[in-house]
Amino acid sequence: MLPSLQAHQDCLILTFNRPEALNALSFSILDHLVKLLEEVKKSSARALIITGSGDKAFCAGADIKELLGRTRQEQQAASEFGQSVFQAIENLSIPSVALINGYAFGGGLELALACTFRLATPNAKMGLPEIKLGLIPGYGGTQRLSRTIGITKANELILTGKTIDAQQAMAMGILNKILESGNTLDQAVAFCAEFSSYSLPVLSFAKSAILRSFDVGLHEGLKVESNLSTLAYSLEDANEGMQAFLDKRKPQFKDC
Ligand code: CO8
Repeated sequence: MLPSLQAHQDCLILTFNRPEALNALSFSILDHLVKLLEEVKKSSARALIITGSGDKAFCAGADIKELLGRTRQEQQAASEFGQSVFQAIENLSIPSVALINGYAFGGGLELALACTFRLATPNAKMGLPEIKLGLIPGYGGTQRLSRTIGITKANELILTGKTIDAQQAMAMGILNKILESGNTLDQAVAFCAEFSSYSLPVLSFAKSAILRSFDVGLHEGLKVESNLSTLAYSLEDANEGMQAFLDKRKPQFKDC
């Protein structure tokens, strides 16, 4: 079954619904993700949580059955398409959270790396095992893993294809948090509550400025920051936030 989208409090929950194949990412699932992301953009949600159905897997990666016997052109197009879908997740104006509830391998971990935050259940296991299939990651893993945890550990994970558990992933800086067992969706929603009452446009400026730091040198990055922090300053919400501090009250942000 294709992934689904459901509202839960202030959040939207995108769930992969293919537990019999450990939520492996078929091309039709990637196509459907594009439509769901359009719905996310139109919604008033303050965060997107992505997770997998069942208790075994977040997502076991690209559907290996679909990968065999394709032309170079088909493979290149598929890689670029998958990258564009994950980039659309990364570039959402609202923060995204990967709730890694079990296996996250290959494209599954690449998807999680495109999210703003990564939470994992204690039984989560993850890695980029493409090298064992005679492949390398093709949905952004080589670029985002090294940016996330540094080249030393990225080389180790990608060149050995080894599996790591939640504790190791936390120590490497892949994860923001390891959740307690049980009620993991509620815990993910509670995690989102740590930022979701802030001004949405200001959250998106912060997210954009941080992302741009990967693309540009320090000089240009500082200019990006200066422009976006001035844009934030020009919103009513900045006025409200600073005034509320001086009035010793809780700010009432209006996303404008
Ligand atoms: N694709 C298709 N089917 C899968 C996948 C997958 N990635 N992973 C698991 N499945 C299926 C199995 O075939 C099995 O189906 P069936 O019951 O019909 O035989 C079912 O899910 C259950 O899997 P297992 O019996 O293997 O479950 P285990 O608990 O024993 O093992 C593992 C779980 C360790 C996760 C194991 O299934 C595994 O190693 N899966 C493959 C993980 C992997 O290598 N992922 C990387 C894929 S390649 C990739 O993501 C590249 C992305 C970039 C592509 C760019 C070009 C398009």
